[in-house]
Amino acid sequence: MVIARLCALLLICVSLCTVSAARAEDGYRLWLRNAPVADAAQQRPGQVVLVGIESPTMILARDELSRGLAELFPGGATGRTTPILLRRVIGPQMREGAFTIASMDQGVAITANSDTGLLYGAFALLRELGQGKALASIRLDEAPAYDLRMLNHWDNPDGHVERGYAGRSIFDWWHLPGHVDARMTDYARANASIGINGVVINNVNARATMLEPRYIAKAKALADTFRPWGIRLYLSARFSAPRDIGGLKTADPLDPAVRAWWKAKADELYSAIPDFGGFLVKANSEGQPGPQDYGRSHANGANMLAEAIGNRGVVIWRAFVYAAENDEDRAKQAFTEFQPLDGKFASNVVVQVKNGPIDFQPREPFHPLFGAMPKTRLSLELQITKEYLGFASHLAFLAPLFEEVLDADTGRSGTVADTVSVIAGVANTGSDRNWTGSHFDQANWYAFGRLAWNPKLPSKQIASEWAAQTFSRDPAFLNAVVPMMLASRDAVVDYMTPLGLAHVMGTGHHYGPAPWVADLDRPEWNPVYYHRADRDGIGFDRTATGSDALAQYAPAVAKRLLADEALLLWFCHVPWDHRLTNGSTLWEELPRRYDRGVATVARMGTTWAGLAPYVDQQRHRAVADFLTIQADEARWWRDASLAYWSSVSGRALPAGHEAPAHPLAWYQAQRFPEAPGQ
Ligand code: BDP
Repeated sequence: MVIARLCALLLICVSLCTVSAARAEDGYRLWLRNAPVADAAQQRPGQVVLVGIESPTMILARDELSRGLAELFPGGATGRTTPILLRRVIGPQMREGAFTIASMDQGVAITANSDTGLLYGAFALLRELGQGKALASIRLDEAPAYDLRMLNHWDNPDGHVERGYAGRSIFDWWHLPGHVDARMTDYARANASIGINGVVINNVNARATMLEPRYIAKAKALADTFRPWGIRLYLSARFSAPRDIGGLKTADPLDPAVRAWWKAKADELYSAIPDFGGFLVKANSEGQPGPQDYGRSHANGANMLAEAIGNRGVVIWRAFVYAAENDEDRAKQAFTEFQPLDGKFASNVVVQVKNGPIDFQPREPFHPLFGAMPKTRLSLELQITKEYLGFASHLAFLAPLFEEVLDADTGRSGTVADTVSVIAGVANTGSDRNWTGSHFDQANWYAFGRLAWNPKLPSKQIASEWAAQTFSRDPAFLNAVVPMMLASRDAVVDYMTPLGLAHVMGTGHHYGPAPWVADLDRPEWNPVYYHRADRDGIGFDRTATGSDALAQYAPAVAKRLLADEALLLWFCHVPWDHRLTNGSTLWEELPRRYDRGVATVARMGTTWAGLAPYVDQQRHRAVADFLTIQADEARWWRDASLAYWSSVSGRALPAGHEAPAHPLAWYQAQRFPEAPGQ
C-alpha cells in the first residue's frame, strides 16, 4: 500500500516535471537555451578560471560561462576535461569588446583587454558550442566593427510601444525605480550575448516627462542593471523640453537660458548615471518640435545639445525629416536638408539615417546620405520591429534586408557599412513571454546584433547560428529551416510591394493592403502618392524627367539603381506594357510576383510542418499558426492589390492567374482600428 502510494507520488512528480519541461520551451530563453550537446565523445570543458582582477562584468562572464557549460554538458565535468581560462590582459590597443579564443597548454583561453571583451568571448564560446562545434576546434579572433551598437526602443511611459507587436513595454515604468523586474537582467544578458552595447529606452516621439527627476530615477535604476553587461543607457529627448517642463518661454537653441537649461539637465543626468550615453533626437519631423521652429538649423539644434553633453556622451540626431508644406519628393527631403550641413556638426554629434530614403519599406534603395556626408559621423537606423512587413505574424527574416543595405556600394566611399560609425535598430521587444511577439522575430533581434558586430557576416550563417541555438542543431532541421528563412523577406516583397512599389499599407496602422487610399490631408500620407498608378502606367518617376531623386546618388550608382528591376517602380513611371528583361510586360509580371510570394509562404508552411520532429510542440504549434495567418494574409495582399491595379489600369488579369476572392470594394471596406502598435 505504502509502496503503491509512493509509486503514485513518483508518477505525479515525473509527469509534473515533464509538463514543466514542455512549458519551459515558450521561447523566453531566446537563443540562449544551451541545449545539451549529444556527442559524449566531445572533449568536455572543465572549470572556468578567472585570470585578472575580478570586476562585476568579469564575474558575470565567468558565471555565464559556468552555467552555460553545465547546461550544454549536463553530465558534469567527469573524466578528462579542459579548463576554460578567462584572461584579462594588458595588451595591444584593441577596440573595446575585442577578444580571442584559442587552445593553449593550460586549456582553452578567452583573452581580452577589456571586461566586455571577456563577456563577449564567453558568449561567443557558448554560441560555437551551442552549434555543436568541438571545443578543441574553436578559434576566434574578433573585434566589433563599430563602437556603438544600439537598440532604439519606441516605448512610451504609459507602457505602450509605438510600432510594437509583442505586447506592452518591457520596461515597467510604473514600478521603477522601487522594483526592477528580473526580466531587465535577462534583457541585458540577451543584448550582451550579441554585442549590443547601447539602448535608448524611450520613443523618438518623446515626452518631456522622461527628463523629469521622477523619470531620471527610473532610468538610473535601469542603467545600474545594464551597466555590468556592458550596456549604456540613452534617452530620447524632446526638443521643446525647456518649455514643456523647464518653465522657459522658448526652446530656441541659440537662447542662453535654453542652453543653460540643457547643460543643467545633462549635469543632473550625469550625476545620476555617470556613464549616461547621451540623447537621441527626432526634431522637426512628423510634427515633433525642433530648431526650425525658431528659424534655426538642425546643426544649431544638435550642436547646442552636444555642448550640454560635452565629452561625456553623444547626441544622435535623426535625419528622418519631411515637412508638411514641402512639396519636394519625400524621398529627397532628408538629403536636401542634411547634406549641406556636412562639416557643421560638433564632433560628438552622430546623424542617424534610416536605411532607405522613405521609411523602412520591405525593399528600398539605400539612403543617398550614406557616403555623401564624409565630415559627419553617421548612424545607420534599421527597423527590427516589422511595422511594414506584416507585424509579428508574418515570418520575414530581416538579415538579407540588413545585408543588402550594409553591402550597398555608395560609389563615394565604399559600402554603406564603410560609411557609418554607429548601427541602431528599432527594437521589436515587448512583454510577450517570447519577447518579440513571434518566435521567428527573435531571429531579427539576433541578426541585428550580429551584423552590428560584424556587418560582413552572411545572412546564411546568422540564420544557421540562430536556428541551431534556438531550435535544433540537427543538420536535417537546419538544411530545411535556413533556406526557408533566407527566402522569407523576398516573399514579403513579392506579395506586398513587388518591383519597387512602396508605402501601400493601410493608413496609420500599416496593416494590410490599401494602395487605393487618396484622401489623407498631406499628399505623402497617401499610397497613391507613391505608386502614381493610372490608366496608362504605374511608378514614381525619380529620374531627371521627374523628381530627379536619382541625382542624389553618385552617377555610377544612379545608373546601377536605374537598371535594377527590383526597384523599377521606385525610380520610374512606366506604361503597363513596359517590357522587362525577361520579355514579359509589366502587366504580365506583376501577378506573377504576387503569386510567387503567396506560393513561397505556402511552401514555408509545408516545410515547417515537416519539421515537427525537431521542435517542441508548443513552439512548433505557435509558428505553424502564424504561418497559416501569413498564408491567408499574403493571399489577401495579392488579391486586394491585383483587384486595385486591375481597376486603375482597366485591364483584366492575364490568363493563368486566379481572380481575387472578392470585388475591390470588399477590400476597400476593411477596417482595423484595433490593429496594434499605432
Ligand atoms: C514611421 C513610424 C512612426 C515613427 C516614425 C519615425 O510609422 O511611428 O515615429 O517612423 O521613425 O515609420 O520617427
